[in-house]
Amino acid sequence: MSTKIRRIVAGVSGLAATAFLAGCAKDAPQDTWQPKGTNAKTIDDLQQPVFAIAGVIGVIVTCAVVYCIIKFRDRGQAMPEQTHGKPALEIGMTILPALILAGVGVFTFRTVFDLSKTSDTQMVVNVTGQQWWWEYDYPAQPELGITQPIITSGQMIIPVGTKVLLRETSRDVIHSYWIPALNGKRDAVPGRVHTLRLDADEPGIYAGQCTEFCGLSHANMRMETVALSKEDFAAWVANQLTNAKSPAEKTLAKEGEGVFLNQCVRCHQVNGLKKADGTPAIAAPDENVWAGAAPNLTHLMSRNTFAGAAFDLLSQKCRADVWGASSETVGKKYLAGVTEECLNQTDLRRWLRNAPAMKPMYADPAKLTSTNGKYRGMPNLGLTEDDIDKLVAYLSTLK
Ligand code: HEC
Ligand SMILES: [Cu+2]
Repeated sequence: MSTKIRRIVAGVSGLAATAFLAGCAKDAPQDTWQPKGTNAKTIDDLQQPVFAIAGVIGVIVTCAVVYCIIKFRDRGQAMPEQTHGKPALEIGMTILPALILAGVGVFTFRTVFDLSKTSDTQMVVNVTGQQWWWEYDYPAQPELGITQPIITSGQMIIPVGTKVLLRETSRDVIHSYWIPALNGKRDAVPGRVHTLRLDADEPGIYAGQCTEFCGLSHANMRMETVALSKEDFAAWVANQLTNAKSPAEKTLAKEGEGVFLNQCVRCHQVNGLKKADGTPAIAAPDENVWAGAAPNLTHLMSRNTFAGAAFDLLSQKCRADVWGASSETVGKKYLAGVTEECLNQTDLRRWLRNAPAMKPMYADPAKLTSTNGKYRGMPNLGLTEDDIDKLVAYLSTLK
C-alpha cells in the first residue's frame, strides 16, 4: 500500500472509530434510543427500522465507494471505455429509492398523527418558555387533588402512567420542549399554544434541554420531568398547595426574609409572604424583566436544580443518591427535597453574588445595569456577603 492510501485508510477508520465510540456512552440521560414513555416509544418504533434500512444502504454505498476509490485509482493506466447513459440502471435507481421513501413516508405520517393525538390526556400543565428557563403552571384540577393552581419551574412533576397534556407557549422568543426519553420536540412559540402529550412508564428524573436556539444562554436552558408514583405525586401536590411559613423571630432566616422583601420580591413571588405592614407581598417582575416573569420561589427547596435546571441545588453526593436511585426509591428521595446538609451552598451563593457571571445573559455584561431598561434573567444585585448569608438561610426554609 502506498503511504497516501495508508493515510486515507487511517483517517477513515479513525473517524469511524470516533463515531462508534461516541455512541457507547453509558451515562447518556438524553439518549433517544431508550424511550420511557408512549410518545418516545412511538418515535422509536419508527426510528429503529428506518435507521436499519438507512444503515444497510449507507454501509453498501460506503463500501462500494471505498472499493472503487482503491481499485480504480489512477496508476497511469489507459482511459477506460466511456459510456453515456444506462437507461435501465438510471430508471431503476430512481424508482427503488422512491419506493423506499414512500414506504417510510406512510409510517412517518401515521406516527405524526399518533403523536399529535391529545384526546386521551388526563391532566393539563401549561408550559411557558422564556430566556432561559421553563415555568410550569398546573391549572386547578380537583379530580387530581390540585385544588388551587400550582406554579413551579425547572422541573415538571407528573404522576406515572398518566397522559399529560402540555400546553406550550413562550413569553419572548421561540423555545422547544424536549425530554428525549419521554416525548418528541414541540416548539413553544410566543402568542400561540402548542399541545404535546407526555407520559412516563416508571418513576424517575428525565433530563432534557431547549432545542430551539433562543439566545445567549440557550445551552443553559435545561429542564427535567420528574415522574412520581400516584401516591408520591399526591404528596408533592399537597406540599405545593401550602404557603411559605415565615421563619421564627430573631433567626438569620428571619433577617433573610427582610432582605428578600427589599431586594427580591419585586421579581420573585413567595406565596404567603407578607410585607412589614402585614399586606401580601406580590411580585411584579413585569417592570424589570424582559419576559415579564421570574421563578416562583415558594417551594424552591422542593426542586433539586435551579436557574433553568442548569445548576444543582443538591450537593454532589446527595445528587448522586437521588438521581441514581431505583424507580422504587426515587420518588421518596425526591420528595425529601433539599435538606440543610444537602444544599449546594456554593452554587446558590455564586448565583446570588452575580447570576449573569454564572449564566451568560448579555453579550456585553457591562450593559447589564438597572437603569438601561429590562433584564434578561436574574441581574447582579450587588449583594453583600452578609446579605447572602441571610438570604441562603431564608431560602433554605422554602421547602
Ligand atoms: C429583576 C428581577 C429579579 C430580581 C430582583 C431577583 N431575581 Fe432571582 N431570578 C430572576 C429571574 C428572571 C430568574 C430566572 C433566571 C434563569 O433561570 O436564567 C431568577 C432566578 C432565581 C433563582 C433560581 C430559581 C429557580 O427555581 O430556578 C433564585 C434562587 C433566585 N432567583 C433568587 C433571588 C433572590 C434571593 C433575589 C433577591 C436577592 C432575587 N432572586 C432577585 C429575576 C430576579
Ligand atoms: Cu430556549
